[in-house]
Amino acid sequence: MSWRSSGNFRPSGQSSRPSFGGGRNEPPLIDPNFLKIGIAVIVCVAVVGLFALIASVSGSPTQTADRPTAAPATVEPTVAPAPLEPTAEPEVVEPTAEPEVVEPTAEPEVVEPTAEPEPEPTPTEAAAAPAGRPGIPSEPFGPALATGTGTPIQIGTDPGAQLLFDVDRVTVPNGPVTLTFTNDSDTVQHNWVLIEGDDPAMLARINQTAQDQQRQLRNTLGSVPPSGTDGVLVATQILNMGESVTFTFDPPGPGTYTFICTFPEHFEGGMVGTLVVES
Ligand SMILES: [Cu+2]
Repeated sequence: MSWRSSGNFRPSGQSSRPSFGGGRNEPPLIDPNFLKIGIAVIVCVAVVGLFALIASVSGSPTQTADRPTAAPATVEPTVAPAPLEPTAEPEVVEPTAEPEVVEPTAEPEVVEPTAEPEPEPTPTEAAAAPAGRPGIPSEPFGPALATGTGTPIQIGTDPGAQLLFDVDRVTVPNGPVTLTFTNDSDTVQHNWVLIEGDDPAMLARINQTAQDQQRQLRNTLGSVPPSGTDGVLVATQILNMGESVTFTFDPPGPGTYTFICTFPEHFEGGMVGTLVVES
């Protein structure tokens, strides 16, 4: 009869089953060629994208490399001026050393010894023990210092900055002498040191001893020959401008004596005088 009875075909009910292959005579739902083309397109797009990515990555460093080359050139000049300024500043720091030279700090200390001698008018006690800091006397001292009163004499200094006593030579009778020594200068400090004889070598040695003392004490008020210095008969403390000190001493006997100022560089500057004790 018809092809339906041949048995080569399944009933129509079975053809409703889902099947991608379809029947032998049915066309596939998706064309295999279409799938191949789609996959090829995707692969191509991926490959192109990959190349594009590689190109962008390899290209950016090249541009970056060019930029940094120019960048340092701009940075260097900017940094260069900066180090120059700090280099100049340290040189200006040198003035810091000047404040150290400002020794006026020692001057205020001079005021203290000035006040001490006033409440202690007794020359005897002052002679026994030079008060104040060690090595810095506040009263006359020395083996020739004596009590009581003797022949009164007065010795002053140049009223200005000249390194001179106001007398070069003083003559006294044999016996105790009461000396009033005044620093008449309005600018420099002075003292008065009586030395046995007039040997230039001894004068220089005693003056040097005072300078050594001053350096050791780091104080110009210590610029006096230490107590017990050979050849020194009597010495006063360093007097400030306008200060005066009165004391009595007893020279060993008739002869020639020399008095000097032992403040730094004053003896060398000519601050020397002669005391003659008559027989
Ligand atoms: Cu002097």
